[in-house]
Amino acid sequence: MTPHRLLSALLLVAAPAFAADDDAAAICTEAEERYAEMFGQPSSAVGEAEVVLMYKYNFCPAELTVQAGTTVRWVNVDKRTSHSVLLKDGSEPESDRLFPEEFVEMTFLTPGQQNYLCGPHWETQNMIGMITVEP
Ligand SMILES: [Cu+2]
Repeated sequence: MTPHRLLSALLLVAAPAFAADDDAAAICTEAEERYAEMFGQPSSAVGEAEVVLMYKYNFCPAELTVQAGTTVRWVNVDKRTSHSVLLKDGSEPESDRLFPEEFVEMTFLTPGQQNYLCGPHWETQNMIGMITVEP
């Protein structure tokens, strides 16, 4: 097992436990409130994409299941911190650093699991997420 593969395996194990954490749930509730303040509507009102919020070193939700062909929009609702989105399979280049109120979108065509991370914070803050694409 190469070091990179080992790291991937470790992240796969860590992600579900982190998502179930009560702190993460509280952070995600706050993130949604931030979104509503910023954009004047709930994130669920976005019809053309599934929204993942980036807040306090968490992706909200950390795990998301979508149908193939779905566009996912990552929105930074932090106050000062910038984040990025990097798919671990390398099929897309890392996004630009997203500053508060900025977003990036990616469309998922291929069924399977896509682990991703925030370039600046995955290692120190465990800022990682997963998209499951269903056929
Ligand atoms: Cu980050």
